[in-house]
Amino acid sequence: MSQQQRQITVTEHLLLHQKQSPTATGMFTQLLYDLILAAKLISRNVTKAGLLDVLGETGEINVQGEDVQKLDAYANRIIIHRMQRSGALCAMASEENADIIPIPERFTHGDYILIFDPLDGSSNIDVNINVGTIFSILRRISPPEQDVTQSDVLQPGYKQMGAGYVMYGPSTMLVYTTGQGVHAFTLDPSVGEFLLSQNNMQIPETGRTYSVNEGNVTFWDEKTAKAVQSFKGTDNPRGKPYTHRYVGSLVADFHRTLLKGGIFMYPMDYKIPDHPRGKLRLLCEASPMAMLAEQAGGVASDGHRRILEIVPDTLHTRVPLFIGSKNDVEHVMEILK
Ligand code: AHM
Ligand code: MG
Repeated sequence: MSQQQRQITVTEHLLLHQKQSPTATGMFTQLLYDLILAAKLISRNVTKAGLLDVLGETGEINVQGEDVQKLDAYANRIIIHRMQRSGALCAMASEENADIIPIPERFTHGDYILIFDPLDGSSNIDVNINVGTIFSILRRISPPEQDVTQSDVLQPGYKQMGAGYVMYGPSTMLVYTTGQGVHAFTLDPSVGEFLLSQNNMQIPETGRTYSVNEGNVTFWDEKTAKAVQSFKGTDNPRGKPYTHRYVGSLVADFHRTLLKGGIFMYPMDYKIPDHPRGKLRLLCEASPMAMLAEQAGGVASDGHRRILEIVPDTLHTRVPLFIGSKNDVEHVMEILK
């Protein structure tokens, strides 16, 4: 990429894409702009986490039954506070909140719904490993004069208007799609702007890395164990053993997969006997990553179905996830058949 291309800010990039879409009103661009501002505020605190009194748990339990980390709660508050005021939204849904988050009457309402995981990978916060904010944007289906209902939010992923994540790592990166390719930006802290670092990203067709929490092997069924095992031998798309990498932060594991190829898996398991289930949330984790993967030429599946076609039953529906290089994901689907 030329030096000139590198100096494109995310705002310029969004405006360029907005011009290419004849139906664009600017509202969507405004929404992303506000979200980026929220992400910058979160980034500022994540990078100072060790210095501020923001590490550790709040003592509360979230809707998933997990301990709420202080930074999770902070990121959730920042996003809700900022995005209520964007004028583009009619509702939000967060991994941390049990129900739909309405936009108070006093703010301007728009047609869009923002679904987000404010700080994914929170178990990694205390040990200074990458975490991230994941987002998905839908357009309401009910008439604007009515209250937003669950069915406005429970839409399959192929209806997303946009999706992406911000990763707080050695550098803060934004990766997003609005259905016109996947683009990555790096936050230059000296000027406070996200600058284009990769345009139109493509996942290699076959990778060399598999990523999964193998500590769960005793909770997997036989086919899942066989699929994971295949990446250690030669009976796989590469024809030789893959390297294993697992951070335990979806954003970091997905980001590596997007750049280098390979497969990330969070399969169904039997940790709760007689209740097999995946861990990752369809609406705020699997669907946005699936849109990015497909836009980059990759595949995202629950092992049998395209993630983007699954209709969620509830706001917090969980699914198994196999995502990454086309050949690697299809190889697993073949074994799970
Ligand atoms: P979280 O939203 O509570 O942080 O949980 C989601 C995270 C993902 O980032 C990651 O892929 C997965 O949980 C790791 O789970 P595990 O620790 O079971 O391997
Ligand atoms: Mg999460």
